[in-house]
Amino acid sequence: MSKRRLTEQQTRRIQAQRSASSQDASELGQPGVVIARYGKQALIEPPSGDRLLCHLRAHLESPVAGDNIVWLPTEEAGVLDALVTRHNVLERPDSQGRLRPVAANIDLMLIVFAPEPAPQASLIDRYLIAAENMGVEAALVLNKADLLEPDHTLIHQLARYAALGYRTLVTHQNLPDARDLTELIGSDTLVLVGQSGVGKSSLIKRLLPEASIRVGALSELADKGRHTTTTAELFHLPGGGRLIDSPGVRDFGLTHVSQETVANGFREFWPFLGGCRFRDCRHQSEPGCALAAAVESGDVSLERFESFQQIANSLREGA
Ligand SMILES: Nc1nc2c(ncn2[C@@H]2O[C@H](COP(=O)(O)OP(=O)(O)OP(=O)(O)O)[C@@H](O)[C@H]2O)c(=O)[nH]1
Ligand SMILES: [Mg+2]
Ligand SMILES: [Zn+2]
Repeated sequence: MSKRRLTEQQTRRIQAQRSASSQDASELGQPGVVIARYGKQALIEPPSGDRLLCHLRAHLESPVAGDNIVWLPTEEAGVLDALVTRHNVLERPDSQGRLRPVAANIDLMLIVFAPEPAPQASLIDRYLIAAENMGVEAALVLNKADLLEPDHTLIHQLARYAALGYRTLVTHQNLPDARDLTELIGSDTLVLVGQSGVGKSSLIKRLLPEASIRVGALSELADKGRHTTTTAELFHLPGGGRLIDSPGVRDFGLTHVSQETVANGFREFWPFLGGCRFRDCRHQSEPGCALAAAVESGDVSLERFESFQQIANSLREGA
């Protein structure tokens, strides 16, 4: 892989932070970006491109792929000293329900889904809620198009998201080149999210054939506890973009968000929010609900409205 430099902006940000806290920032502190996190260590990449494993200082906020950091060389390797303030962070609950960061400083969230394994109900909408509330653009990738029957429901579903203004792509791994992907990506930092087995790592493999990246057979995924990708990892693209592969999910639970956050995640709801008869309308079956009226008039699709209701109800059950 070619050696990479931090963008000037990133370096400036680190320097700005250092001068702001010049008391505790060591003269030796050096900038870097987190490539991947492994337990109590993080693989980081300084501007020289020579990656190294750093230990984490105790009490440091959990660094993740995409984080800009300051590190100090030690005799063996390095120690991760400080985290540069994030623009944003993608979080999701771990198996104990605690919210954990997955990837930071994201410009674009690629939500990947496929005919096989079939998408879980409202998983795409859950990711869109996360993206809208992070202020991050989202694009939808329908992968494994080679397995799609003509007129498959997923094709219609994708068209409905395109009509809402999201960029979309239908693709598969046997195309002669990855031009469709590079056009979608541009030079942003993006994170690939989606169910386990939909082909996120395979998409990266198409873009970076030499990258060492594990792709899993679907049969291996039958055992529910396992994922092929186990930690988020950052990859550089020749054009300057950065891709963060993330471990697939079985469920992207949203137990830590408010009903308002959920509603804000449905962009076509925005003109109607605040228009209900009751200020605390839950948009379930209250009289004078502006969202229900928008469904009646065809401004909001019944499918998305029901998805909203299902997600909002699951929050209350979890509460
Ligand atoms: N038919 C078909 N199979 C694909 C395609 N892309 C990936 N696969 C297969 O799908 C399986 C899972 O691919 P991965 O790339 O490991 O999936 P992932 O989303 O990274 O999975 P996790 O890391 O567990 O989240 C592998 O067997 C791939 O070969 C495609 O376009 N068409
Ligand atoms: Mg993977
Ligand atoms: Zn309402």
